[in-house]
Amino acid sequence: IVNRDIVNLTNCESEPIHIPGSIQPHGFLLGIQKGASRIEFCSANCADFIGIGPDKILGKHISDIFPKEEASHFALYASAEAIDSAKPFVFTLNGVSFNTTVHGSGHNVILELEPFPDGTLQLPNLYTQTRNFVSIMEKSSGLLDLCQEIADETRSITGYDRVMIYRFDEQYNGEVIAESRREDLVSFANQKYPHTDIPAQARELYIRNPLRMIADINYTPVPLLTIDDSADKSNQSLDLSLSILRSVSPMHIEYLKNMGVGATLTISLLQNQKLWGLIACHHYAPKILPHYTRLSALLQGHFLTSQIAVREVAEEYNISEEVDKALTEALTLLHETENFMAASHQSPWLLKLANATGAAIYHEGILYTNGLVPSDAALIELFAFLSNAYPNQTFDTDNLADVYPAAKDISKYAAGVIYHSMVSGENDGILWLRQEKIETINWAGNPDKAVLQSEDGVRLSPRKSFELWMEIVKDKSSPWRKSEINAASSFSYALQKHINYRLIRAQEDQN
Ligand code: BLA
Repeated sequence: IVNRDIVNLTNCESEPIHIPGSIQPHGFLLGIQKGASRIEFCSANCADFIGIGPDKILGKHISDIFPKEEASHFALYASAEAIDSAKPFVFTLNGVSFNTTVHGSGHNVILELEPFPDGTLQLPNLYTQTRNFVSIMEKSSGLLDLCQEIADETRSITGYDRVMIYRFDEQYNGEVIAESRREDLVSFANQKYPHTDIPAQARELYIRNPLRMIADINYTPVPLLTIDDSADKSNQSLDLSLSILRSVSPMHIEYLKNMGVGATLTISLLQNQKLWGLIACHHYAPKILPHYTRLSALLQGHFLTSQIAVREVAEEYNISEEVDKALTEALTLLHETENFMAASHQSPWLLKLANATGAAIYHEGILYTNGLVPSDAALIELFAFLSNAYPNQTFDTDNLADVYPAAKDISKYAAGVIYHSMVSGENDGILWLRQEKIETINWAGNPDKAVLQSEDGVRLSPRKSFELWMEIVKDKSSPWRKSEINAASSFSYALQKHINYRLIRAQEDQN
């Protein structure tokens, strides 16, 4: 029996965290060959729990080691075609009870046995929990409100010192959008963390396995042992993706040490098979959460997940209703007024249909403006640029300066634009503008220094400082919503039709 070293790594994304070859020491693990009930893998700490060492376990049949009833239980699991990983059982040996979770991994069935931290099995009151959630759901007005309630509830169920709801952006940077914490702790609320803090393969794993626990970040990993420790059968060949005892990446342990955390529990929040966020719990001392309390915490995650889309859609729906109303008003005015250009450009509905702060129409050399707009000269120049860059097209951005550097001088009025070209005169078009929205991002440490690099560029370790690092984002507007972009399209289309119609009439008059 050979112990293997813990994985040594030089790069975050390539660390194979699902096959660490070791577990955390608050329980022990057995890997049984599917169908044959021969024990192929065990963790080196078996004797600590059941007084029988690996040399007497590996290669044996479970009935050689465990009392008849337990052995037949295990055998049943080992032979099951589909293993229900959510169906644990309690197993008692020499008066000590173990919670046993079972799942399949390749050719093996993995049994993970954990003694109950307080000695006995305590089932949570799921009825009370569910009833609480229903009342939370009814009284919370928006998604953020709901997240706050879930953070409070999860902390009261689990007893962690800090519970955060952490939401990812498109780049997988994350922000703490709700927090429940012990009163004496400093708040992490609204802090942002770079995507490098949770590498891609870890996020992939957290989609498949929605809950993980680090019981004590100062633990010594317990190696997995195998019968036959050859190249194709090593302790690292056992895939621990779905395991609860899986030993955690040493990189991440270092990160948590740098943060001063003692134990964690993390629950994935998914939307459309993607990671939307996490419920991240910190404790400042070691903490083992028993299986059934973990399930309670997981239930809070499911509760929240079930509401994310509903709340997001509801918030979006309210906005799109207002946008629709404004579009209808703007179109009515367009249809009912002879001098539709003059009427449109002064109409408050023109702005409201896209929630714009300004708008401008350039038609046959005349500029019509509405709301907050830059100088006529700057606008005419912008129309010329856009009709050149996007002829017969539409274009929208929340960062005009990105494609048009001169926008930096007018970002007070035009940091974001929706543009539609019009086929009447040269450079004709319509524009909706949005003011700059200066945003302060409170990074927990400089994101550019999230990883300490060595001189030859190799990634060495996670950053040591989480000191607030403020980034000021300029020249950007709040992003345009789909409903706003669509309403602008509808209006532009109608306006173009009016212009065409007038042209045709003018030609008829001439003939
Ligand atoms: C994993 N990083 C994680 C996890 C979290 C974070 C939540 C999931 C594991 C867990 O349950 O703790 C990050 N934790 C945070 C953040 C907060 C928090 C942002 O509480 C904010 C409050 N990490 C780095 C660097 C590397 C790295 C530089 O910062 C690599 C060089 C690696 N993080 C890393 C790895 C994992 C991880 C490999 C996976 C750990 C595992 O599951 O084995």
